[in-house]
Amino acid sequence: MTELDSLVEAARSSFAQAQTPADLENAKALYLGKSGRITEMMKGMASLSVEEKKTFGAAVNVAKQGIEAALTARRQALADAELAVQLKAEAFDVTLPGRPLTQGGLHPVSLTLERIEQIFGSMGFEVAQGPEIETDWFNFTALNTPEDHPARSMHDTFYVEGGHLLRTHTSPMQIRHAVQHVKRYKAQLEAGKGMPEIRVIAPGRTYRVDSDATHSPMFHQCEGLWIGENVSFKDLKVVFTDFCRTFFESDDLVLRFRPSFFPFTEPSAEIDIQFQTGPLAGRWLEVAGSGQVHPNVVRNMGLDPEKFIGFAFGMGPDRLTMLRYGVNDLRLFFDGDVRFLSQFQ
Ligand code: 2NL
Repeated sequence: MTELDSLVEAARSSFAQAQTPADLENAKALYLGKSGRITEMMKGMASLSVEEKKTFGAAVNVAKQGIEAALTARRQALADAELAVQLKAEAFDVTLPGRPLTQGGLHPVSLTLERIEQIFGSMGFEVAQGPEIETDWFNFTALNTPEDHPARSMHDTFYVEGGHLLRTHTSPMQIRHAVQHVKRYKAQLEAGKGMPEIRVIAPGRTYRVDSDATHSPMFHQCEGLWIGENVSFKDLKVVFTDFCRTFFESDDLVLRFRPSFFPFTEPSAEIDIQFQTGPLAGRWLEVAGSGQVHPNVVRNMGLDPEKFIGFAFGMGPDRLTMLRYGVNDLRLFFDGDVRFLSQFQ
């Protein structure tokens, strides 16, 4: 065996001993590195004759190729071994049964809002949606609420930067809708030809500084507005009775309008309902506030209160949901507990 053959043999056996890629690269340096054995041999050839260079150079090259081949083979073997270990560690049982997909669904209050929109939609009401951050004008002033009204205090209302506030009811959206409607029919109104009636509901989130078993700082409201030249309290009674009977699926449900007060309506009435059958039968339950839109509010919509008359109501979809399903704590709706929520699917 020549000196070169034994060098190749030594390299092969030291590569074989390397158990990690780092070990292997260290072993490689001894033979092929800057001051490795092969490199040193090549440097030493400078002193040889041309003939000797030819034969010795060729032999060194063969040895070098042999070492490189051994290195490549060992590199591949180590990589294969590493991959095999990884595959074994990450192995999983493809025969295990799959995890079932759980079925999601709408929140009970969303179901109520959809129901309300569907019922009023069938009676010719549009659905208006808009900002939850409102101006003082749309939330209070336009609705005839006096400057010193307690609802305007920091104690009752969440104020945000820039003098804006989180709307305390969805009426501001109805003012916005009415103003748009009046603008749209401006030319027609000025020509004395009137306008189509305003019939709209405004469902959505509202906010007040209040928190206990029956009050949440965020709650839902749905207001309704109906303005025309010949609308009366009778129309409101018919529409609201029809709504309640459809919503609660109870044809013999009775309504009671009880005198009340709101700054934005005059006269005003609280609406109570009474079931004739079922677990709530016989009790009067308050479900909404209502009234004839105050002349100042009609004027703020851009209409002449001598010519246009309107009715409005406001109800709480959270409370309607509690009544419909027999839920006794409002906070259950906002805790996000799937064990509770999945019961409404
Ligand atoms: C309640 C009371 C009510 C209104 C809301 C209203 C809206 C406009 C003009 C006049 Cl744009 N009124 N909304 C009227 C009376 C009562 O809600 O207790 N809601 C839960």
